[in-house]
Amino acid sequence: MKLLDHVDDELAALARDARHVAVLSGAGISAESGVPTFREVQTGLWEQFSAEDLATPDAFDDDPALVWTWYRWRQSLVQAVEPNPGHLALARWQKQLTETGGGLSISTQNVDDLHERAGAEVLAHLHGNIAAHRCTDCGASVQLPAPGYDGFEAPPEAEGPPACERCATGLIRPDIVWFGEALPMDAFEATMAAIRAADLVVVVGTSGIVQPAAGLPLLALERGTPLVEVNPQETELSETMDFVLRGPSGQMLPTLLETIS
Ligand code: BJW
Repeated sequence: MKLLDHVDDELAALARDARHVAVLSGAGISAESGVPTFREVQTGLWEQFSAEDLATPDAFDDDPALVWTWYRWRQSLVQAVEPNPGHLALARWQKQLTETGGGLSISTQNVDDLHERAGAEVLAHLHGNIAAHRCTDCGASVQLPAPGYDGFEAPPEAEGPPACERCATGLIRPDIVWFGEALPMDAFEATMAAIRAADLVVVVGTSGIVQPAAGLPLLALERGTPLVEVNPQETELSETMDFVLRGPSGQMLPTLLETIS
């Protein structure tokens, strides 16, 4: 593993020569937009809860209003922020490769839409989409008006999720993947195919703790495809990487793009 604090000639050459790039992103890529990462201590009213304890079916069963309000607050936060230079650099790289007959796929564990708002096409949202909703019982998709953003330190008062108007027995929940739930098979399979077809795999802003997403980069090892990590901290995946760019993606990804454009 080559640990770097800047893009060196070897990494620049690797990125320049790559025609098919698979990017796997996690919460860290949205951190510089102002979306807290999953394993950071929460702020404001949510300080007393850990994100990991709220993102479970049991938490929703036990206290639907608490979990529902947390997600509506996070949804409003995501809507209020903008893509950062890391998202924009990936969108630019994707455009450049597509225009020259190659491609760059983005598979994200994030439930936000900041890659899309930066102009990128996303192959897979492995953990769903915070703006989509469905019934806990009948599974019907439900469109809801976006919540208003009430300020980072002042999430709205806890209020319960609406009942499903179709089956009248279920509650409406965010269409995301909680612990113990299966990932969408199409998204997972599309990501596996993209990694197997790639000549470079870039892993950005994930701690590499949550399975099965954290195992995906290991598919690159089957074919000896180079792996690059972009993260300011060491992660569970760092040792597996060929290159580690140790720094924030909002700085490292634009620099990488500049060196290859
Ligand atoms: C920056 C930065 C900057 C900061 N620039 N970087 C072994 C095998 C399979 C499963 C398991 C297993 N062991 C345990 C499990 C179960 C479990 C699991 O993995 N638990 C772990 C805690 C151990 N997995 C599951 O339950 C999964 N389902 C499953 O396995 O189903 C089996 C099944 C099959 C068939 C039928 C039924 C069941 C589901 C996992 C779902 C995860 N869901 C969440 C919530 C989504 C909705 C929401 O957002 O609320 O997804 S949890 C949370 O973690 C969220 C994230 O997407 C996910 C990953 O987090 P991520 O992105 O890595 O964020 P962080 O915060 O951990 O890290 C941020 C990183 O950014 C850090 O490294 C920073 O340094 C870095 N950073 N600033 C770049 N500027």
